Amino acid sequence: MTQLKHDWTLIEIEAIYNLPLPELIFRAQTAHREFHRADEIQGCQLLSIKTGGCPEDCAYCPQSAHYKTAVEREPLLSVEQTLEAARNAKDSGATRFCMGAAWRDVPDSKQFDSVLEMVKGVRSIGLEACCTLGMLKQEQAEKLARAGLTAYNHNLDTSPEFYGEIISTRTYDQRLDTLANVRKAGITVCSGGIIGMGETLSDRYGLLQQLSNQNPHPESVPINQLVRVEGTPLQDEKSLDVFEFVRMIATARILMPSSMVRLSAGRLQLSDEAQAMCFLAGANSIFMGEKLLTTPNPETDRDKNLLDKLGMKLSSTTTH
Ligand code: SAM
Ligand code: DTB
Ligand code: SF4
Repeated sequence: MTQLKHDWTLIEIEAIYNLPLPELIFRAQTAHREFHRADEIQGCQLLSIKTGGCPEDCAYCPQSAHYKTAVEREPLLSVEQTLEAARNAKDSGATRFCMGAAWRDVPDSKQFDSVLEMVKGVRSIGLEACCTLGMLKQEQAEKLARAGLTAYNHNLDTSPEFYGEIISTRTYDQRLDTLANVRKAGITVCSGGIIGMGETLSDRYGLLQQLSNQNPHPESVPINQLVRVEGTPLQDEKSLDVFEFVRMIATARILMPSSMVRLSAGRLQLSDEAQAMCFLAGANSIFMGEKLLTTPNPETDRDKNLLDKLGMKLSSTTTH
């Protein structure tokens, strides 16, 4: 049994990322098969429960109030609206439901009480429940844990060095503090990042090092390809070569073999062949449904057809 390792160096990560592709995929597959089924993908469904008008200035984000994008602001959805979406997600084969709010941090108000009700409701439908609500204090994390929250998503996004080019309104250390609060409350950690934002290869190794040197590793690692949204500072960023995405996923899989590695934003830009290569590289989850939070995503029929062609299937069991 492979020992999980929490002291990966940048040199080791660089060496893995740059392996000849067949070797990289072989190592990723070997790591994957020790901990996961090779023919199953977890389907997750996202829902934006509070949209737009966010005070943070994340340069990639269509929901930041700092940029003029086509996203229309919407207040917090009702518990019933949210649970209806969760039931539909379950019917289409998802086993995890992720609720996202464009908040800088979680408000201590009736709104938070509604979120706690949403979490309870999603769990009682029989789905894993994940929230991504911005920065989180310890007592809020504990309330979410008591409501039954499975996972909290808070991405490190990029390396500590490049982070300041992307976000100025909160620090890398604040992100790490939120993750520590989540961990301490006994909620599983979902944390990953985005590539294609103009970062260097070293920044990608730096992100992977930050994630893989946490102990325990984040149970869930979303790897996003930048969705270039008009009106954001990154709208004209150049497109990412698909092999870069594949290498990032494979390296994450090798560094954190027991974690779920999620092929997250950016699938609409990928061909079927490219997505298949991401699965070979060890991605074992996708977001389903025609919308991520605010941007489009492949339709469920297309995804089901792709999995059929590959002889793969959506997993039907929840792990938490
Ligand atoms: N406001 C909360 C926060 O930032 O933690 C939660 C929602 S936020 C939209 C969740 C994550 O979505 C971000 O951390 C970022 O990694 C990802 N994301 C946002 N916009 C994106 C884009 N245009 N392309 C790829 N990923 C994106
Ligand atoms: C993550 O890493 N990716 C998801 C989820 N966690 C919350 C969000 C992607 C958002 C893409 C841009 C949008 O649709 O607004
Ligand atoms: Fe706000 Fe989250 Fe978007 Fe940053 S990523 S602007 S915190 S919604």
